[in-house]
Order: sequence, then structure tokens, then C-alpha cells
Amino acid sequence: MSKVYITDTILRDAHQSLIATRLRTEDMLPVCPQLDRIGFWSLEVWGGATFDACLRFLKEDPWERLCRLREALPNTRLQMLLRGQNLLGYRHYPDDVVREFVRLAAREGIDVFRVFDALNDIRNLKMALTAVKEQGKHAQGTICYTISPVHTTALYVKLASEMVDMGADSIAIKDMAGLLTPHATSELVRHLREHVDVPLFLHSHATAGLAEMCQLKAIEAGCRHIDTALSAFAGGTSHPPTESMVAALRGTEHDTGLDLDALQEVSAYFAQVRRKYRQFESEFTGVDTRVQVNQVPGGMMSNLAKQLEEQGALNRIHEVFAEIPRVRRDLGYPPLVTPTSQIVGTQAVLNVITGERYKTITNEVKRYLQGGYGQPPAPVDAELKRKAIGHEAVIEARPADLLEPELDGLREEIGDLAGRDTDVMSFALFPEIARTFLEERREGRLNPEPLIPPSPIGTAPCGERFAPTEFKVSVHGETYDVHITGANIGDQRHRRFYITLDGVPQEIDLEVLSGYQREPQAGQRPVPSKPGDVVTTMPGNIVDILVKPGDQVQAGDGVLVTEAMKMETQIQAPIAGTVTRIHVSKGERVNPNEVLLEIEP
Ligand code: PYR
Repeated sequence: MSKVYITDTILRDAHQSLIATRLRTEDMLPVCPQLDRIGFWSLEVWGGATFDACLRFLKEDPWERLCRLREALPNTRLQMLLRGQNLLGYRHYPDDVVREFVRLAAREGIDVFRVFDALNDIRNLKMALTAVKEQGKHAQGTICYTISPVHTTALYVKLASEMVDMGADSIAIKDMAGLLTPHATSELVRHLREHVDVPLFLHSHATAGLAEMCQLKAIEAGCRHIDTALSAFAGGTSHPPTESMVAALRGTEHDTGLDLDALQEVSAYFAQVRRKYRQFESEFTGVDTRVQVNQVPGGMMSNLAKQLEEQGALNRIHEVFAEIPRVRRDLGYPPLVTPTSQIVGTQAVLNVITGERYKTITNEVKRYLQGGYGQPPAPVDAELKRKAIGHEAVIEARPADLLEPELDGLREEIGDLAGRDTDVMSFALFPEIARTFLEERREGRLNPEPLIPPSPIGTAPCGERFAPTEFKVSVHGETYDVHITGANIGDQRHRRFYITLDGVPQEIDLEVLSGYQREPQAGQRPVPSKPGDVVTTMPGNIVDILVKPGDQVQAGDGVLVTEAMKMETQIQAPIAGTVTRIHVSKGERVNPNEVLLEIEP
């Protein structure tokens, strides 16, 4: 017998891939006793984007989630996805933060740490893998699978061998976009088995409709561990259905031994639960074979659609799909996975909507070109590099070697607001979001974004009346299907509406200007009219203001930093002169076609 073992992703990657990471702990806990009896090799329950989503949207303490899952699943290994030196964020953290994070995650219940680096730069895995071993937990090294002229089977074998030398207890093949084909899987698994002597795990998203075939081929080639998702949250940008793989292997030498009836019962529970989250369903999460051509992973497609829609440029999405492989080539073929998927995707959007490639270059692309994320897999485009960072020296060292320890300073900075060591860690990972979370928690006003009740319109109990929530809206000759899926009345003046626009989830923030007693306000920002008016190309938030009134600037000097879709862009002075007026403050929302700052020649 060569039994196959299942890691089910229902509590992490499956909902991250299908409903924007919104599954709440309250919907996980009731079914945990049944999940715990199934006999999975592990359950992936934590990490990836769940930490950010808990703090940002669900207003849950991610550490408390882990602790409660640990209690509810005493007999099952709990697994997490860790982005190497990026932990669960989008930048490199210093080693003291990485080590402490792993210690806390192990203490709170994680048994298996799957550790990856978006560039497959194994220097970025070393600290995390070492820290996992220090805690006596299972350290899984990860190959991010992609296709390019430099990504060969030999390279993957070399990476895997180096990870094993670093102490990895197993190796995962992470096919985040669903690029593997059955033949390529066979070959890769066969070579890895020949050269590395630890268990192999296959994690392949079903985006291209090939993942079940790849899993079967992997199993035939000697892989004994596959990632699946209970069928209620399977398929498309998620994973192959657990029940289908269990059925496919039943009665063979690879029988998983799992009880199909029990699996189906748990899956039925999740099918009901999924209805509650329908506002987060997206038309971009089904099977999409385009990924085999453009390599854009499913999760990234919906992000791109959102970015473009904010620009009123959704009709240009195909130009962006074509631009992504070009940006990826310019950047030396990084695999597209957090954070490189956001880095490449946002730059491709900018290249399309500004009408000129690299007219605006995000800070993350600059940092990437400076070596701030590690070594790109292949040489980057020399002209782009010159344009983005001039003759600045490129970091050759492991990026985190240049980072000073942060933890003591952060502990002091957050002070009493952190009730426990895990709060300090949340603050270390996401300073702004965690601070807001901790303040709201202290003030007893943690409000998760609302879910609309599942009852369809018109079936409300007698006497209740609902305002209409579905519309066709025509603007400038374009017609859109708008569905209001939820609302959050923050205070009298600020309201947030959750809608879908042609099926894509969106948020709208409204400030009520009439019928409301307003504080006296500064005037609205002016419309640009002169060469020294500084504007943004993308809607976003002000992260930093680099100048003050009276400062002298040269054309090209950075004056503001904005953030859109988690990527920062430095806005430069269009002319040389004196900064005369600043119309923004940190944290404010800004849009194109308004003056953020004025420079007089
Ligand atoms: C994450 O980093 O969140 C992935 O799922 C790859």
C-alpha cells in the first residue's frame, strides 16, 4: 500500500481563493468536531491572507482564531502558510520579528509551517525554517512553481535540495496559478523523488481545470501528500475537491482511508455556510484556462478587475493581461504569488492606464529592482532598472541582513494598547490596521463588515419592508448591474456600502453633505490647471507627505507617497520650484483629477 494523505484547505486557502478570505471563525467552530474525526494528515487553517483579513475586515483577533481552532481540533495537525521573511505581510521583516512570530504561532497551535518565498530566493526562507526547527515543529520548504526560460526542473531540484539541507522536513510544490500540466507534474515529482529524501506535498490550484489530473500523475510518480478542499469550497481558483480525490483513490493502493460519507456531511455544512458569503463571490473564480497563457492567478484577476474598475477602465483588462507577462519578463520572471503578484499586477495596470510603460513606477518595483525582495530569478531589464533606480547600488545581501531589530521599539511604541505578546506581533506585521483594531477593541466597538442576510428580496417576514437593492445604472451611455450587498453606517456622516458592480465586489464610501450639520470644512481640492499641480494617476490613500510648504524641490523629487491595492507609489514633483500649498493629510483618500499639492516655479 502507498497510502495518500490529505491536507484539506477549507479553513484557509479555499475561502481565500473563492470568497476573498472572509470565512469567519464562528462558521468554522461548529463543524470542527466532525473535521477533527476525519483523519486528515493536516488541516490548513491559518496564515496567507487570513491574518490581514481578520484584522482588516472581520475584526477578529487572528491569534484568538488560532487558539480556538487548536482547542476545537485537538487530534489534527494544524498547518499554516508563511511567506518566508515577509511573514504574513508584504515586506521583509527583521529576523527578531520572524523568530518571535514563529515562536508565538507554534505556542498557539501551529504544527506544520509551509514556508515560501515569492522569488524562490532560499536566503529568505532560512530564518523562518530555522525558527520552526527551534520550536520543534514541522518545517516544510516550498517551491513556487512557475514557467519561464529560467525555471527548469533542474532548478526546482536544486532549490528543494538546498531547503532540505537547511532542515526542511518536507517539500511542497506550490502551483498557485494552476500552471502545472499532468506531464510536467510527473516529471517534476519523479526528479524531486530521485534527489530529495523527504516527503513531497502537491498544492495545485484548479484554475486551469488540470489539478486533479496533476494530482493523479503526482501520486503515480510517488507523491504521497495532496492538498484538496471539501467540495463546497473546491474547484476553479481553489483546489480539487477532497471527496472526488478520495473517491478516485478508493480501493486502489493509494486509498486515503477517509470516510466519504463523513466528508460529504461536513461539506454539506460548508455549502450552507457559503451562501452567507455570497456578496464575496466573484465571476473570476471559476475555471479559467487563460492562466495557461497569461499566468495571471485567479486571485489576481479579481484584484485587477477591481483596480481597473476604480479607473473606469475595466474595458482595458485584456491589455493588462497582455502587459503582465511583459512586466514579469522585465522583472526577471518572478513567480506570481504574494507579494510579486501585486507588484507586477499594479505596475501592469499603471503601464496601461497612463498610456506609457513605466511612466509611473511603484515604490515596490523600485525596491524590487534594488534587490529589496531578494534575487530575481533572471536578469532584469537594464533600461527599466536605470529608469527606476538610476545608478543606485543593488543589494546583494539577503535583504533582512540590512534590517535592524524592531520588536523592542514596537513593544514600546504600542504600549498599553497591546494586552498580550500576540498583540505586539499583530502591530509588528500591520502597524496601522492593528493599531485601529486594538483601539476599537479597547473601546468595545469592533464591528465586522456586515453580511447581508440570505433571505432573497421579497421573502421578508410579513410587515417588514426592504428598500430595493438591485439596479441597472446607466452612466455616460454605459450600463452596469449594481447590487447593494451590505452597508455600514459608521457615523451619521460617513457610510460605507458594499456592492457588486457587474458581479465584482466593490466598496463605496459616502460622506453625507446635505441634511447633515457639518463641521466647517476646508474647501474641496482644486482641479489641476498649472504645470506645478501635483496629481495622482490612481485613486488611493496618502501614506506619506515628503515635503512642507516653503520647501524647494527639483523636478523628479519625491513629494508624496500614495497607496493603492497595498502597493505604494511615490509621486514626484512635475517641475522645479517651491512647495506653496498642500491639500492632503496622511491617511486621506485621493483621486485623479484633483490637486494634491502645488509647486510654484
Ligand atoms: C498567500 O500568500 O496568501 C498565498 O495564498 C500564496
